[in-house]
Amino acid sequence: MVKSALQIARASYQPKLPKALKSSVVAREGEPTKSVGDQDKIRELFPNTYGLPVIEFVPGEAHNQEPINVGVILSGGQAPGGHNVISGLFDGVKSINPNSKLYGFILGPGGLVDHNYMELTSDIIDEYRNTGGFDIIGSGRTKLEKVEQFEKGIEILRELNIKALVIIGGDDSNTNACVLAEYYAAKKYGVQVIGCPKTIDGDLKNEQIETSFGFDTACKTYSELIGNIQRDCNSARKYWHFIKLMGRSASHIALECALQTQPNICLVSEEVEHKNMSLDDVVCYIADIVATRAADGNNFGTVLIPEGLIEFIPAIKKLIRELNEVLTDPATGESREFTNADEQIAFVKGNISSDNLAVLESLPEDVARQLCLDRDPHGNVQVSLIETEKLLSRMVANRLKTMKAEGKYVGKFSAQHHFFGYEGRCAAPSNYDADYCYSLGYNASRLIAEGKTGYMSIIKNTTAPAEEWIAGGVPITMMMNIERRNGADKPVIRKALVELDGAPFRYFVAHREEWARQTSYVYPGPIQYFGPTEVCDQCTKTLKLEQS
Ligand code: FBP
Repeated sequence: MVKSALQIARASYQPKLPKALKSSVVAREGEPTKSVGDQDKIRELFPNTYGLPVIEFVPGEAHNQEPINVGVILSGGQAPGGHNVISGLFDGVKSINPNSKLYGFILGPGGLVDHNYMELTSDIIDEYRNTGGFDIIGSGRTKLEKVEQFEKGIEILRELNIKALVIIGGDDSNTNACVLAEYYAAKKYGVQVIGCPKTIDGDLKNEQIETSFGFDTACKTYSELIGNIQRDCNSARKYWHFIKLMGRSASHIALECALQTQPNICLVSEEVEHKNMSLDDVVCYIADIVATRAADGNNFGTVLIPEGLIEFIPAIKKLIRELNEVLTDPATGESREFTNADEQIAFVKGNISSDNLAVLESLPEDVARQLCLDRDPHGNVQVSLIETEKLLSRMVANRLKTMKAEGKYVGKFSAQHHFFGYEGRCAAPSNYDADYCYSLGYNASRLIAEGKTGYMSIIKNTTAPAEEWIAGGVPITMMMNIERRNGADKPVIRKALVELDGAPFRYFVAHREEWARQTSYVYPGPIQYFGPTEVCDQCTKTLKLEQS
């Protein structure tokens, strides 16, 4: 296989580990924990994994040094650093005992159910150290949530003598990891389940988890591209660039990119919801800024749009909630089957309330169709398929025509559209993600050695140098509450949305008027892997502001 010069040089990068993980460790246990909400219900659903203590690893004589076979699964969307979680886990289990083995299940959770696996040997692992992507074993979005799947899983785990399974995924996948941990514990199957916090979306974070891996690299990649566009924009001075950024639900990616690049406009879905804005309100907000800049002679600019925006517009959110209910078959809890799209849309229109029907019919046809049709396996609307950037620029152009007729706008409006998502999900991990991920994987091996199950691997204090990072584990039940999903109440990990009273958003609000009126662009340039630490080893601005 031909490799790029960077790939060759990067292969020999030795990710940094927290000091605590460099020697033999023991678990220091804190107080029993509670779930973030619905405590009685969660305790009842997870009798074996509820209330466990938070763990911190400290130097000490390790308990288990026996060889152990471990399985690993990559679940959901790709995020930079997944290969380093696996290489950290591999090095960790081998350091416990060189006869330990690591098996990878192919193409996500489906690999466990279908008994599709491979042993990950050092030759294979070495090919993937510090690289982006999930291609070492592939990923998938199969939901692990049914007893039959758990039972199929235990067959292969027994056959391979696997005693612990590490599931690398986002909030939904870690929720399912917890359900699996509980099931195997209740059945006394002797298989531990450990989760690792992955998602570029940055919405799997809380008091215990500082950030999900991949967020850092993905945001830096998008910010490089936005910076390049802004330089072009400020050179040609003739286009407004509408840039949609991935992040299915929360706006963390858009906000972080705004902090890095200082665009003229950045929409934050959580604020749109909080202010009860309609689609028209959002359009007027953008059009007013376009007009103000035009009055200063600046017929150009940049608008960052979070992928999930549509879902946060209150009227549309209400509509989606009802769509999710009517599209679920109450008898099975599964999505209803239709022979074609037209049949599905007709069923929707005949079964939703008149309020929601009015909202649906007020939307451009392509958006309305998308909302009624595809769901991902977790029942989420596939917002990445809705072209919000084009929808908004079309509506802004119309609004500007009206404003022109009213004498409120003098200028030219010409738009370009971009959607950045897949461009960043498999980027070579930044030093931050390379180190963080390797530490998460290595740390998972220590949770396994301590016999823990139903825990997520956590690394904290990551704004400090890696030496000072704190390693440990958090019971997954601690992050759970009950939410309505697919027409049913389910225990799930609470998603972290952008907090409007949090430091990153407050910083943005304090600067956005200046960034809108003036041209204050910042050009971050590409991720640097070698060079001065202030260039190479910085975490996200979001994390810095949150921790400061
Ligand atoms: P995860 O939550 O699984 O990490 O995936 C995140 C994400 O990248 C979202 O930002 C995006 O909406 C979605 O995946 C796209 O999914 P797909 O890869 O299936 O197109």
